[in-house]
Amino acid sequence: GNTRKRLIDILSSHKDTYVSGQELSNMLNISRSAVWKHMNELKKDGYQIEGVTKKGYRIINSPNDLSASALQWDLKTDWLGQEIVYKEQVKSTQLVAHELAREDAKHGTVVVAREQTEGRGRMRRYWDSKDGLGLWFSSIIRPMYIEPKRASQLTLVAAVAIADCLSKKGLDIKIKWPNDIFVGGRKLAGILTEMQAEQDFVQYIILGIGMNVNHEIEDLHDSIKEKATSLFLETREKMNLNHLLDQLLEELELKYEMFIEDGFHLFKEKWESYAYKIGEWLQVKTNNTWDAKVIGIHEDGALIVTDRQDQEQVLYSAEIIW
Ligand code: BTX
Repeated sequence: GNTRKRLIDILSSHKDTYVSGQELSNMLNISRSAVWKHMNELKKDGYQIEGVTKKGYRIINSPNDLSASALQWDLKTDWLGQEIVYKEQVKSTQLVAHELAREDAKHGTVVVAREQTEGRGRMRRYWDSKDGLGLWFSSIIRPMYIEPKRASQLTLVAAVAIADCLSKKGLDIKIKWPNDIFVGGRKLAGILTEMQAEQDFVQYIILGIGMNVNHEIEDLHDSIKEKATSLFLETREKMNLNHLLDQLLEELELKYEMFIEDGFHLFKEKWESYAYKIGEWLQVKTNNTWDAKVIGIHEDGALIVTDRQDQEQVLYSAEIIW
């Protein structure tokens, strides 16, 4: 609950010093034995805590395993993920997030699960979400005022945030239209945006992101072994899921605020700079099959291409042979 959250805040801001049980008891307004109980709970979560007589407590290491308390440890956001709902196993974090949003969950609430048994992609496609290997999370976004039309831009904004975050790790990230995150020609992450809206008013948006992190090849579902990848497969390094999610949430919050304040134009260019196969000729299937060169993205998320006659075409849902 709230006390635990404050305890973690206090300890994480005193990383290099000891905080005594008495000080903690005063700051949190709980008994010393209650402090001690909380400390034991943190140990169960995987925190390494050093307790020194007459000095107090100090946390040496935050856990590798995904947990709400470990996610909070280093999270430097103002609102995104400040409420974390952590689950071991769910059908889909989207479903949980929708439920919470209907029950008035706060803007920025994030639902994270170790495992999804019915993870989903767009158009009810399947999303492989193995236990403890990736990040499967849904953020509840309540825009103060944005039209449903602009809400769909949020998916593109999120793709740019993810791309920026991972590029900082030296990965060569591409965004494959509309919103697949690609590395080395394989899918690393996907985004699913769902919204609850009236005619001209968005009640809430559920921004779902799935990212393969510590998967070895054999951990990927057979149906995607040939076309998917994970951060481990790309970098040969196992990552701490808590740290990675913190970094993603920080980037997403920053980009969301830029989008709300300055609009979409900055993101259009950024998106295009990451666009998979931009400037290349591909084939598109509509009634017939024709050649198209990827030029960029339209404000509303459509893909802009030119055909062999040099005519610009705007694609909304055409089948592209990548
Ligand atoms: P999408 O429809 O673009 O992608 C789904 C397709 O991607 C599948 O048909 C399959 O071919 C392939 N695929 C399935 N699982 C994986 C995987 N783990 N890695 C790479 N490729 C895969 C993309 O949909 C949106 C995915 C959003 C997932 C998040 S996880 C948290 C939240 N909860 C939930 O149920 N969905 C979202």
